[in-house]
Amino acid sequence: MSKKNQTLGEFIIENQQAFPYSSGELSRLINSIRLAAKVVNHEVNKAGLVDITGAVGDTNIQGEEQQKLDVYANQKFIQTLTNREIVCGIASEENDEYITIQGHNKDHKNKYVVLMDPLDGSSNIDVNVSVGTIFSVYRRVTPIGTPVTMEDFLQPGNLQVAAGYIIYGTSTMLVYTTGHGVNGFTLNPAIGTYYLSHPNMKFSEDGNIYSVNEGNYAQFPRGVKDYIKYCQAEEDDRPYTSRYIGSLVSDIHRNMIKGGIYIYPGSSKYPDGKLRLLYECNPMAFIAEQAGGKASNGFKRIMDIKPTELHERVPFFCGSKNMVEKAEECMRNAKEK
Ligand code: P6P
Repeated sequence: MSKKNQTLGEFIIENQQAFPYSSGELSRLINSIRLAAKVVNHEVNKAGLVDITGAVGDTNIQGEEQQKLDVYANQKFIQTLTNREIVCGIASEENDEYITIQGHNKDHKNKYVVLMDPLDGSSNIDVNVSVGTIFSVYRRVTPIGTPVTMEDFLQPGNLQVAAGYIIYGTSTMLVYTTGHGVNGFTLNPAIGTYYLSHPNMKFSEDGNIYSVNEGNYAQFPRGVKDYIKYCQAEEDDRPYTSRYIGSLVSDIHRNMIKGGIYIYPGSSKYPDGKLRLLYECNPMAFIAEQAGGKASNGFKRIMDIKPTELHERVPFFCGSKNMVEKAEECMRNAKEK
């Protein structure tokens, strides 16, 4: 039972029994993410003051210029997870290949893998718009004691044991699930403690916010165009409100609190959509479903997709259940025409 204003540490201890197979590693994993998030938050909050917002000049596997904060956040999460003897491997949007972690005794005895986008939406940093960290956790599927392999990372989202995000916004929040609902913790930066501020977060079944980059409208599939026109129609319950920040974590966080749908469909620039299945769509889908929402690629449940590549992209429809189902209906009807 969650009590408002409980600290994250108290919450984890109180809910430890929820992970019968974990001898505390999963709790320690969440704790290490909590610590890394505090360190990254400190840098994000002063990004405008120091010269770490400029692009490093390198580009990551997505061909996107790496902002210095991207690199910093990536290093902090990797370092924190590595030092705590919890994970046997890490995959990151910022790294072309996954990272093998042998453990202090070099015996590959750790049983979890983490996939993450260490600083999603980083192109918003120098315009002072909220950004976020997204993470996804699995048990390894290859034998403990052997080096982690790609098979451990290419698991369908329905096998996640935990997922969450940190939003570095007007306040810093850690929102996560371990399959027992979604809880949001707000950081009190004065004392560095997270407090349970949003217990048992839920997506309302209906909503009236749609979030999509309408600048790409001409490139959208017919079904997405039809759904956008549905949202804009002059009816009793519409038009809906269009809200799009260009930061996945911020758009989904708002829509979870207020009700809404986020869509990043395929387009001529991104035929399979822009968002990555493993460390953006799957964790956000786990959160959405645990909050009573839905997440699909327009036709199929996101968490049932069998991944084939570490950085593969998928079209993404995520949010209030009835809104996602209406968008899926538009996609099906358009396909049948
Ligand atoms: P566009 C940020 O780069 C991101 O991955 C998501 O956070 C965001 O929702 C989306 O891309 C924005 O993409 O093409 O609309 O600028």
